[in-house]
Amino acid sequence: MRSWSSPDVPVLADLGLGHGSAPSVHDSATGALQVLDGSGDARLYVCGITPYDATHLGHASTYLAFDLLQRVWRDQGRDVVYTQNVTDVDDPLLERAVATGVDWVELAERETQLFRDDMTALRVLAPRHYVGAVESIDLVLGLIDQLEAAGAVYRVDDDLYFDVHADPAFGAISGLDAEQMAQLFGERGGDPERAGKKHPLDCLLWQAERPGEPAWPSPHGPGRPGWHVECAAIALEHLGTTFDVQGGGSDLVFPHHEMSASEAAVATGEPFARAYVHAGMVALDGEKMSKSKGNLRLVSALRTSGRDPMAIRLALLAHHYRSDWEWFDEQAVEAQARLTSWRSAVARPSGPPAAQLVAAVRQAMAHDLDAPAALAAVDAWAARNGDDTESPHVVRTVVDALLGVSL
Ligand code: 5CA
Ligand code: ZN
Repeated sequence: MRSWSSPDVPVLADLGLGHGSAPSVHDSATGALQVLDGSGDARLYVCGITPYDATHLGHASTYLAFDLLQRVWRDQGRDVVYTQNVTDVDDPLLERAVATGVDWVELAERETQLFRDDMTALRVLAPRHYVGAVESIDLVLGLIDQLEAAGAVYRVDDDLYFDVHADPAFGAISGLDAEQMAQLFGERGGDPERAGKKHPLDCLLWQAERPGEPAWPSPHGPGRPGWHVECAAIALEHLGTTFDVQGGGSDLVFPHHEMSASEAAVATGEPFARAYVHAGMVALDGEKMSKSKGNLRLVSALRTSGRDPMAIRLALLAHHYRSDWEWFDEQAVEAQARLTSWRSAVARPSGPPAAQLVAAVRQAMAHDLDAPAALAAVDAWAARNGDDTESPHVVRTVVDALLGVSL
């Protein structure tokens, strides 16, 4: 499907600033920092929205984390092939469509467009491949064929299941014990109680048509794809095997990323990704912000209330991507004050030399995307005076290139 348009990313090397170093990020599978070295195009997959309600600050915060990663890669001189899906057919979307009397296709299109508009306003870099589940049915069926050939598929009634024991490494990404897995699987869309399954954690690959729900023809009978196989199929098609980073919010570690990675590994015989990177959860009123609970601050609502999108972006950047944190409306006010102070600092005819700041921002961002440390470095520069006539322009460019904030 159509992506959105990316903002231009200035190249710091063009200002004679050379290149930054390779990013290190926290890999959930190993629990350690991993250097994302390599040459050529970096390959990134980030799980996209299920478009049944508008983008909230939790979504925005997660997508912003992976925008930062791309900016570090680009500063290193690498191109990034970025793929993101849209779960444009799934239970929560269909349920919301029925509850509100809206056609499910229209609901998905409307909310996906709002997401594109929000991402554009926040200057979040766009995926090169923006791919819906509905347009990927053939890819999913192809991956199911590969899994069948590997002996990892079985039938319960008319539904197809993935046998998690076909992957000897199953569980390696989340590192959870059996009890924790069973609980999360039940809470996050799985069906551990379903009779006839070989193992409670086995997940749906193909769900047979249910009355009143959309379905597509297949050799297994009419139905629709399971959730995890959707992302596995889209990522493998557009990035290949063993791409650099599989990303998303921490609520996707299990079962979603565990299952997708297992399915892909069993089908291809290769690791799915090199690193599994997860953003923390944003809360509101003491609870994880979520469409299903309705405790939301929408990006679009903040925008229409007159908030400068760059202040929203700065408010999100004030938190390290891996931390869980709670939104309070005052954070937008603080971010606006920071934005105003930065804007007046770069509008000065001269400022303190920028070299130290450039190094500090680069170092902070390359070290597990430490945006709060980068913000502190810019604050410190803005608070001082100096007679370097180049530095305001350099700082404006660095803030744009690495933090995505247009001053
Ligand atoms: N379509 C699937 C992924 S394939 C999905 O999880 N969609 S979603 O709309 O529910 O979430 C989209 C992204 O936002 C996911 O990466 C999810 O982890 C992240 N997310 C959801 N709620 C929050 C939150 N409160 N804080 C931070 N990130 C969140
Ligand atoms: Zn996904």
